[in-house]
Amino acid sequence: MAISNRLLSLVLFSLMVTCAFAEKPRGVTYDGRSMIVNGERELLFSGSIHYPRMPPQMWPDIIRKAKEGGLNLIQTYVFWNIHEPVQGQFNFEGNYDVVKFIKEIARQGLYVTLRIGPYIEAEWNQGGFPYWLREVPNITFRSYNEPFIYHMKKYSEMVIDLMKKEKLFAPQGGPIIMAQIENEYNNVQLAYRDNGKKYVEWAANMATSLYDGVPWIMCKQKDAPPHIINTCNGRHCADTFKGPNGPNKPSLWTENWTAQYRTFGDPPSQRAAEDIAFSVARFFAKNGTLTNYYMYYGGTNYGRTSSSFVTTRYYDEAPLDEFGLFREPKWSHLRDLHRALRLSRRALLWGTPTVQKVNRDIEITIYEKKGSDCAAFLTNNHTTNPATVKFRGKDYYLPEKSVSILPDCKTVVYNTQTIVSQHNSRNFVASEKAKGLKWEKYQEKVPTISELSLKNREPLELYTLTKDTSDYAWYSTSIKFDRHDLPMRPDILPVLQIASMGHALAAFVNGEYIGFGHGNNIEKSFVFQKPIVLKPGTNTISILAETVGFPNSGAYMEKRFAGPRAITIQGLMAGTLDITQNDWGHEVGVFGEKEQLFSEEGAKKVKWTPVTGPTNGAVTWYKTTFEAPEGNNPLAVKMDKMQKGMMWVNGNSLGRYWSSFLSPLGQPTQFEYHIPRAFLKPTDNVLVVFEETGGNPADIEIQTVNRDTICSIITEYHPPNVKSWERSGTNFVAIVEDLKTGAHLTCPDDKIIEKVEFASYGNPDGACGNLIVGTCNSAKSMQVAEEKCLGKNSCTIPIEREIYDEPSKDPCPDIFKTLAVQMKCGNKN
Ligand SMILES: *[C@@H]1O[C@H](CO)[C@@H](O)[C@H](O)[C@H]1NC(C)=O
Ligand SMILES: *[C@@H]1O[C@H](CO)[C@@H](O)[C@H](O)[C@H]1NC(C)=O
Ligand SMILES: *[C@@H]1O[C@H](CO)[C@@H](O)[C@H](O)[C@H]1NC(C)=O
Ligand SMILES: CC(=O)N[C@H]1CO[C@H](CO)[C@@H](O)[C@@H]1O
Repeated sequence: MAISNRLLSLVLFSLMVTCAFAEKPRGVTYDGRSMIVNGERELLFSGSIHYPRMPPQMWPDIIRKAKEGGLNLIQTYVFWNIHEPVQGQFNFEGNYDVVKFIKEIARQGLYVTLRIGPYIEAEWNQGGFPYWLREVPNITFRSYNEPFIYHMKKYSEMVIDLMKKEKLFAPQGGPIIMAQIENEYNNVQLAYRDNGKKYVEWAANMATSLYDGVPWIMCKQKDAPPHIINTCNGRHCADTFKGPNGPNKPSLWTENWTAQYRTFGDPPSQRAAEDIAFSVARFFAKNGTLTNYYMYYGGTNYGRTSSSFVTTRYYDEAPLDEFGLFREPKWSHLRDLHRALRLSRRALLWGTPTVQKVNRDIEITIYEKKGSDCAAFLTNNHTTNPATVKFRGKDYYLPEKSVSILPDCKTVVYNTQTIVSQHNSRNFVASEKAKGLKWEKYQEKVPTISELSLKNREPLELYTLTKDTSDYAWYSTSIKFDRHDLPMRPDILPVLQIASMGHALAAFVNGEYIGFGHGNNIEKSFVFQKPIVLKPGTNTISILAETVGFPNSGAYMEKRFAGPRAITIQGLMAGTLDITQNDWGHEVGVFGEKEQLFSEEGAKKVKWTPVTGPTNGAVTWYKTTFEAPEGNNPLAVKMDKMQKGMMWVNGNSLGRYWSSFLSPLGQPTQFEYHIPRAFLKPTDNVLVVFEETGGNPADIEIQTVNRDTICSIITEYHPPNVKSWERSGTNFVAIVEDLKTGAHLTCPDDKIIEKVEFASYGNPDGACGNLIVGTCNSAKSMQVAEEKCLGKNSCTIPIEREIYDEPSKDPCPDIFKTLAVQMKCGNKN
């Protein structure tokens, strides 16, 4: 017995991948099957987590949750523009401390893929390139030319040297097992013709010449040089990826989009856990040995870090939501998938695959090592019809569009379409301690041309003007009209027209706000038109021109432009007046930004007036103080009644908000914004808002965020709840909790179930937060759920028919029964 116990713990050890980092050097190589770390083949479950997209206080918790979700690898970019904002001046402080982030990952025992880019896309300002790179004479980004390759090499060398110095590469005892150069270059390569091809080869050789102790990858690079692994990015790499471009390269998936990032104006986006699980299971069934979730935790684009029009919240639909809370069932369903694949590890990594096509939709893949391990994937690719498939003498039920995983070629431990884990939904609750905010305001003065020192005949190009030091620049001109120039009828107004190359603008005539215009992520340019009131004598036209992040993709990124371009006044007595070349004054930034009104010191520089009653001014600053909200839940600020601007708490930027840009569904794309607890003090926290166009701060609300609404939705058909596995010879024996246990529910933290909000045994429908009773419902549903769960931290609700209705009284005996419950968790008092 002692021997088999030891065997069991060995198996468990290797299954759990508790790779304790004793800082021992690890060689990293690969072959056609997988990555080989320290001589061992590895299945790698990876997630993208970006250090600058959260305060460092959040790193340990997010990495821990990724590890609990079954990940053994974290992938991050290195963000050039935050590390070298000014040429030769480096910043690795706070949430930019990439070394500390990597060491935290190592401390928790996970590996790292370092994507140094330096071009990273990532919905990040200018794809990670610092602004100054644009001003290097004669530079063409991402192509073979001296200025670019000089700077790319210099930066890459700096990053690699830093990692080497800190001993972060696996052969040095660190966690980095892979590095990436460039990023999705195939998307733009053709635009650079011969210099594109030359650049790929140069980049590959440059990378390996800097460090060749770990494998280098290039994603979306089907012609990657022989010493570089090309990898797949996308939603369905099992179907779309033609495989690596060499027999000795493993099949790796570096970006598996867990949803779709949002730009302002977009409707919500979802990607179901079942769909992600299906794609990943298929990829592993087809020789894949590494998958990476892009993103596993998206976080927040604080400050001005996002690329054009990208929302401040990033990949909130990932397994960990923007607030770091488990998005269920996505997080658990993927954790269960990783467990099922890991149980199949030996067969997958050392067995030989055979594929049996049963019919057009059904496929059986077996990985078998003669005489020892065997694992199987049963795939039903039909989108609507379930099927029953015969495999080695047994019948297996396969729901529509699903893969079942059998780590011993006998027992289904996982089906991608069948969610057994708990669901939850998110609640935003007004904070008690931080309510009744009292606001003060300060209105910016709209400048006239005489107050703006930088003069030019026509409006200057906006990117070159701001050099990305601010989203804003003022443009102003003045025009004299005689009474006879203006329309005689008072009901006919002249029209101001501004053709802009992007991204947005607010226009003012004689100091009065007249309107706002903007483009969108796809079409950045737009034409602003608005009737205006002009007076005889001198009139001032002022424009607050805005960028909303620099573009991050496409070829020739250094040749993009923005700002007002052609300006006319139409409907004058003499027709249209072109004022483009009327002499313009310019100034970068707004006054409050330069004086840092959002900081403690800066706020003292102006006189704030209390807001009493409704207010609605353009270019207006608002300030309030609040106490740290009760409890430990994450926090948000609700901005739905404001329009567009920026927010700060205690001087820390919360990013851009934009509630006035409605999606086709008539809703702002984002109206709650994350306030990290790390930004707060117990009392006297200062919230400052800069509103560009109007809006009433009275409706701004500080909220606590929870996922205390938990649900379970399971059907009679579901794989068993496997507690653990024992190995008996060549077989696995499942230790199941109880084949008929039913729905398991657990409250987050130490909370208890205080209310059963919904329970139906029959054919209920809907999603967690919005469940509805179907045509079949047992009258005892609520009673059973309450008896089992009220007052408990976790509970199990049985799904056996007998518990609900005597067979003779079952109102709908012929359907597959579903049990759906929704509970509310709360603190025990
Ligand atoms: C840039 O290119 C132009 C034209 O090829 C050349 O005349 C000029 O010297 C170059 N400038 C620098 C700084 O290399
Ligand atoms: C998987 O690998 C096996 C053995 O190397 C090969 O025969 C097979 O074609 C591969 N399958 C796919 C889908 O690439
Ligand atoms: C599975 O079905 C999808 C359409 O739903 C199709 O695009 C794909 O090629 C199919 N895959 C296989 C292996 O038949
Ligand atoms: C569809 C999608 O989400 N694509 C994104 C995948 O991830 C990269 C980040 O490197 C983005 O740039 C893509 O837009």
